[in-house]
Amino acid sequence: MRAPRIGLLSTGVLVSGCSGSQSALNPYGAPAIHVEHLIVGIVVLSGVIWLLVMVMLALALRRGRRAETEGQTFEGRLTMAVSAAVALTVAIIAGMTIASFYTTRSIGVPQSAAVTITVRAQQWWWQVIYAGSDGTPTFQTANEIHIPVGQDVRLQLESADVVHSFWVPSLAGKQDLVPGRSNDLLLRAEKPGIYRGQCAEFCGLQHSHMAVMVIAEAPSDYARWITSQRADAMMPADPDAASGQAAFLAKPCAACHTIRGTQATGTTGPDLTHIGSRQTIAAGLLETTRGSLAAWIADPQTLKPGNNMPMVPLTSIELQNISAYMDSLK
Ligand code: HEC
Ligand SMILES: [Cu+2]
Repeated sequence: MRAPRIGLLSTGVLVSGCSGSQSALNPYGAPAIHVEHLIVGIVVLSGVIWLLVMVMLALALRRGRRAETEGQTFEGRLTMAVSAAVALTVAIIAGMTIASFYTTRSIGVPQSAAVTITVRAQQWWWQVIYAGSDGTPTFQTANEIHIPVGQDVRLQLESADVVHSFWVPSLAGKQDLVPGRSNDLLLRAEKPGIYRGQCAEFCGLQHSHMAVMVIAEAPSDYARWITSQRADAMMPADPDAASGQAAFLAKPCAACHTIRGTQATGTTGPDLTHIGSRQTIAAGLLETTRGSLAAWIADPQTLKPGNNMPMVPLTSIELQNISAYMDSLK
């Protein structure tokens, strides 16, 4: 098994379908492996049953025609055959029910989960909140969930607006995010890699642009990532980026976005403290580069129509500087 990678933008498309990092038939984590066994088991069993039924049907048709010409009847054997088929059907359905019961149990969230992460769905992005050991939130990110490989991760799923559904098929089952309640999901990756997922419940205009990346890394890399994300935003060293910071704080940007370590404390949009370190922006829409940041900030409504970030009028110098600043927030 090779660890999956996303073929982001270099090929123009994200890997999806029946192979690659976004497929329930290509599992890389214990919960997803249990689900795959259930899928394959039920499909194979149903296939065998279908074949048997077709064979029996063909036999019955042939015999029936012969019986008609020879005046035979099969009353006794028919009753027996039907009773046997009914008994077999009941046994098979009971078997499948028990198998799905055990699968559901095995993908339940264990008490001992090493890491708990809160994921709050919004139209149309994922707010990801990491808490310290005492449960108080320490930092936030968006659309990108880092997890340590080989460990049970408990996701606490919430919604800020409508019903969404969290689905990273290669790693876990599917779970709804419902306003006003919190659902749990066990997430686990056995191999380092980037696993793509997306909202799986129609949630409005930009539902299809609501992707999420799970980045599974060795525990030491994960710990390094946590340390870097906990830190406040770096003060810009570059003069363009410094002007960009000033412009960002003077514009409506700061009313919607938080950048820890500055006066920007808005909560409507994603936390941008380390935006430059994320793989994508706008929930998987674009790879994060200085150019894509500029394109997004210049006209978010053309790139992702209907999303909740308005176009903020900027001069071209302001746009350049703000993009440089965003890109510098590693
Ligand atoms: C009215 C609130 C609002 C204002 C004002 C606003 N934004 Fe946003 N911003 C959002 C929302 C909401 C999103 C998420 C959009 C989505 O992905 O659907 C977002 C996304 C972003 C992202 C991508 C973040 C990510 O992790 O995907 C960047 C970068 C960004 N905004 C920068 C800015 C800048 C720079 C300004 C000022 C010029 C600004 N925003 C003004 C609400 C706002
Ligand atoms: Cu959705």
